[in-house]
Amino acid sequence: MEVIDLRSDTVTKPTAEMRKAMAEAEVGDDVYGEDPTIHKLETIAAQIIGKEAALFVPSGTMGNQVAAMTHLSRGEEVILEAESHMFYYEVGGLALLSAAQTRTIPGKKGFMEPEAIAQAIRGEDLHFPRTGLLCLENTHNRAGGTVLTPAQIGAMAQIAHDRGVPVHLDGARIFNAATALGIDVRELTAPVDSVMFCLSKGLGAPVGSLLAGTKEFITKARKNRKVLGGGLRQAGILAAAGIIALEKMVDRLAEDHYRARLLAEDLANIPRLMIDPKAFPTNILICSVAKLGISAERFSALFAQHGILTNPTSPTEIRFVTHKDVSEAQIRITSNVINQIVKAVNHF
Ligand code: TLP
Repeated sequence: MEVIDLRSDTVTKPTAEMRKAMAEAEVGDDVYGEDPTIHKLETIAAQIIGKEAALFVPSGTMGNQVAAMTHLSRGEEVILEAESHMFYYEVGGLALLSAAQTRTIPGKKGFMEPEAIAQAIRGEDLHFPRTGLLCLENTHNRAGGTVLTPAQIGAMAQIAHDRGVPVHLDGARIFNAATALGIDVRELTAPVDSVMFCLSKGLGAPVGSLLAGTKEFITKARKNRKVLGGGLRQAGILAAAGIIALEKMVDRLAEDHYRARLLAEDLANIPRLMIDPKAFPTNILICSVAKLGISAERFSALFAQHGILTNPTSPTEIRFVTHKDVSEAQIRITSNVINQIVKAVNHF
């Protein structure tokens, strides 16, 4: 059976060009700083993202957690959007690894009102933890791949910076945001102190993310990566694919957005499914099945039987993620199958 995997863009497989580059990569021991391909990736990445230096990390989660460890001292408070990946999906890492307390602010499509951020930042009272970090997310995963503009990021960062609080950006899909806005990614990263972005999502590399910031920040982060067991040896094999991801795969992200839009429009035409195609500017869709009378989990299990894989994100919502390994024809198959299943559900 043909499988159409819309669970995540993390499922993308490396291209033939990536596999060839991996096989031929020059390597060395990166803990000794001797892997030339890692050096090349980190140099290119820093330049593209507009920061002084970058550090290769095995995963986005490690990149975010290393960033937090590097910015924070024990017992400080971190301000995050209430549905952010760092708060929701990183296994309590902020508490476990940084001994940090989290303070969440509900956002709209990932945007937190600057006034709410200002109120959440703590003053010098004896009883208060010091606010040590503000975290932003762009695109915002749980909001459905929504995009923060440079003005929005600038406004949030400004409030924090005015009060001496550094800002980290979880930019796992930052190139999707830049593509949707039609701007240079550096406009989105300029207002923040550190940024993490992933090579192994829409960009198709098999493994890896980068954490970028000042040289001084990255030197400290390198040590924190080592604490977590993230000091890698002949990692140039992975970096070789990452270089291709950055140089060749960014420009095609617009195709994923286009296909997401097609799917959203098809789903919007299916009775009792609820989705507003205009609400999802990138490659992630959230569709409500609240009116179907069955749970998101049960509904998605019905089309999984036809090889269409998705992730429910709440009892009434299903997430669809488009990526380079899902064709336009497969998008049409998906909406046809779902249409048939909705009709069948109506007869239950
Ligand atoms: N997100 C994954 C799951 O963990 C939910 C997905 O399938 O979307 N930041 C953001 C905004 C992310 O969406 C993810 C991955 C990460 C960080 C973590 O990256 P990895 O999976 O490389 O640790």
